[in-house]
Amino acid sequence: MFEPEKQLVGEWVLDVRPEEVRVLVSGFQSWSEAELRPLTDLQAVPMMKWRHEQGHDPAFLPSGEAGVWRSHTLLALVRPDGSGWVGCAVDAAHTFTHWEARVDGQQVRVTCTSEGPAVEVAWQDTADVIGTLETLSAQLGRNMNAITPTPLRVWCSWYSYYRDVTLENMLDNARLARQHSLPFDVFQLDDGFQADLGDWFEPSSHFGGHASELPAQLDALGFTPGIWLAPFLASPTSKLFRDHSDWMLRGEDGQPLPVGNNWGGPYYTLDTTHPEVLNWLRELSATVRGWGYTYLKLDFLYGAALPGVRHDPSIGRAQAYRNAMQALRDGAPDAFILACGAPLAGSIGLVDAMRTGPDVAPYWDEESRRVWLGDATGPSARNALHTALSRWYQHSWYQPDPDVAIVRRELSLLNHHERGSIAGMLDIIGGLRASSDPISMLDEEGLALLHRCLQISTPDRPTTLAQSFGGAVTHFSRGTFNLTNQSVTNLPAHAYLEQRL
Ligand code: 9PG
Repeated sequence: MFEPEKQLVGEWVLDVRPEEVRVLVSGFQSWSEAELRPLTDLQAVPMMKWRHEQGHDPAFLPSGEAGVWRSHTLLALVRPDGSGWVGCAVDAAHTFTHWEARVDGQQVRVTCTSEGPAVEVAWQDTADVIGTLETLSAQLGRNMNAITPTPLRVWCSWYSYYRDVTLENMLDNARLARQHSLPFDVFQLDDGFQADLGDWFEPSSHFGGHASELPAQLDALGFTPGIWLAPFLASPTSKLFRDHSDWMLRGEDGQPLPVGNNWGGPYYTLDTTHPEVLNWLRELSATVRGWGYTYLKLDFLYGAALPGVRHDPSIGRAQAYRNAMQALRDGAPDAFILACGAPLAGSIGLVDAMRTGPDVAPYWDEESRRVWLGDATGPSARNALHTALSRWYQHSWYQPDPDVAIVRRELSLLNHHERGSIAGMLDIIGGLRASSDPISMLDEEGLALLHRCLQISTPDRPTTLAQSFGGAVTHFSRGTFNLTNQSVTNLPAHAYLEQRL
């Protein structure tokens, strides 16, 4: 693999017994894990190499070792009394900051390295890790002119229609939402409307129309039209790839670099240091904005930040990503941008909202993939809760999107406690609210839970990082989650209790 250049920013040796310490880490992008774990535990890394690109930063992967924990942008170490250490980048626009905490005999060694122009980092010894982490992350948000608008309530087509979505599905749900007075602000069309990955302007054969026909009809029903794009990706079968194979990020062999596997095969990503690519991106967001979409869910954004051989090698990966996001923003200056599958801190100031965890799914866990293959970046309610809750402090970077509520009982394996935990997470995170349930599937109980999930709240704060029910932040001032598979005190497995424990 092409190895980017890195510099040492700082190194600290902490006089603390490693067995006493818990570590809070955050992965590179939306779907990478964030965890709160004993430092002596093992940080899992996916066994499948192709998942390194799709779920992590291949140039700074989770360690795969016991007692070695890697984190992007920030890192916290916590003692049993809540004191400890916090490290955090002060700027992430041009530089990636990498942290590693390592058990070193009876001490702990912390190393900070960076990729990109030299930046400072904050490193603090503190009596209150929660407070210091919130202060430093808010400082990073301010330094990068974070955009933190009031939360939106979004209906999105993905989690029930998936790629089979049709124009009629969208309109049926929008009409029903009106009839039931469901307080959605946005109706967002997801993946499935387009002819191919990269060929956004031609419809898929099953969609039953063209995406440009939808906005006027959604407007008439009183909803803001939203659309999904994976603006940097191109499938090998697309017209985009055929016409512009020279626009793709390359490997050292000079060939377009496959950057993941979804949609039934490999795909490529645009090299955003190419001026023609930036023009294409500007035109892409301007075109969908011209169709009437003012809410853009921009997905698989990690592609522009992957290591590889670029047209302009003087532009680093953080900057290449940033320039690409700026081009999309310039094409639709007044649009609300939700980033997904995106480098987190590197997006601050350019996006309105950010997915802060893996996809929610209509089941709790996919244990074989998570435990045996070391990959917790895949869709599941458990993975989404773990990661989004362990990134609670990111509300000062953008409007956090912990992904959709699932309240339906058909087409879902989630039980009552699990549905309640997702609802609890939405309340605690206090960010974007979304649902994908076909509204015709909801009975009175489902509609009541959906109404609750759409109630805007302010972000809550953890009460402790020294204790948790599962390897994530679970104890908040408004309630407690049990993410383990056993009941604890008066909390059943996978449940949320709206009270402090
Ligand atoms: C559309 C979906 C939805 C969803 C997004 C994203 O790593 N993966 O293989 C992976 C594939 C799909 C995925 C996330 C991860 O889902 O998060 O909301 O828009 O794309 O295809």
